[in-house]
Amino acid sequence: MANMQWTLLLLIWMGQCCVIDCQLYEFHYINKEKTWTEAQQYCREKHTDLVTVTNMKDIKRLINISPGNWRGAWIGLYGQTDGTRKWHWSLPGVEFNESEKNWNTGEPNDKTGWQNCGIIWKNLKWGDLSCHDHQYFLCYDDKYILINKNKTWEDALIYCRDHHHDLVTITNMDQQRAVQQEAQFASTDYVWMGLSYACTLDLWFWVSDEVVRYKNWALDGPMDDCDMSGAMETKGNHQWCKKDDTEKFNFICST
Ligand SMILES: *[C@@H]1O[C@H](CO)[C@@H](O)[C@H](O)[C@H]1NC(C)=O
Ligand SMILES: *[C@@H]1O[C@H](CO)[C@@H](O)[C@H](O)[C@H]1NC(C)=O
Ligand SMILES: [Ca+2]
Repeated sequence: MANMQWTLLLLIWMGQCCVIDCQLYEFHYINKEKTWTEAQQYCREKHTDLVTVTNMKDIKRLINISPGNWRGAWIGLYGQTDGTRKWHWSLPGVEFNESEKNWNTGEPNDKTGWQNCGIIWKNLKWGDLSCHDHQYFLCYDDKYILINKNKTWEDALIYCRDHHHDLVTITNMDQQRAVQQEAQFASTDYVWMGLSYACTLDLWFWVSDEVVRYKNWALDGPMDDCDMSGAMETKGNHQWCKKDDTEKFNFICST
């Protein structure tokens, strides 16, 4: 039992909450004691990465279903101390956002010398610890996958439905961010999303039937036109653009 790994799939309670929130990530609470770097390596091998904790809602849920032996766990937060201290997320391409920080009272404090690695405590607040400490840790699995093939919008939709789940739907900023993570590795300037325009109804819709509530359109796009679908920029601000759906781009499937 000592080495047993408690794998907590958030999907367990999928039936209890709305699909929008649930499909974002799968968390895994790993109760093996590792240094921060070892934990990062483990997560990257077996999952996607150490968790990025910008979504406290998800973490609160994790704690609600934890087996009771929950304690502090490494998250993907690390500091660099050449000159001034600056915090980063382990996941490449995710900027640390100062307005989302969630330090415990008095942290970060470098209490025992340099404390350059981030932990999340039972109260859901962050602390800094020496990266050489051995702690449990939190990994997560991505729910989105970039397909490096150039396809028209419709062929992309068919591909996703055949091989995965669907062309991706984005209904909030956290999902937008997670999809950006994938989009940046595309070989085309845009990636198709599951967003399309119903000409006769003059309506943009997600192929998953979600309502287009959260929006991230580029400002100077073309007028709505028949045969248009929605694509995300793979560089810059990752805004959404209206594209002729016969154009061929990489695309992102939900899994
Ligand atoms: C930082 O987070 C705040 C609050 O969630 C958000 O409004 C803002 O756009 C974020 N900034 C960046 C650069 O992502
Ligand atoms: C897809 O298109 C891009 C841009 O035109 C090109 O660089 C890339 O090699 C193409 N990928 C494939 C798999 O054909
Ligand atoms: Ca500390």
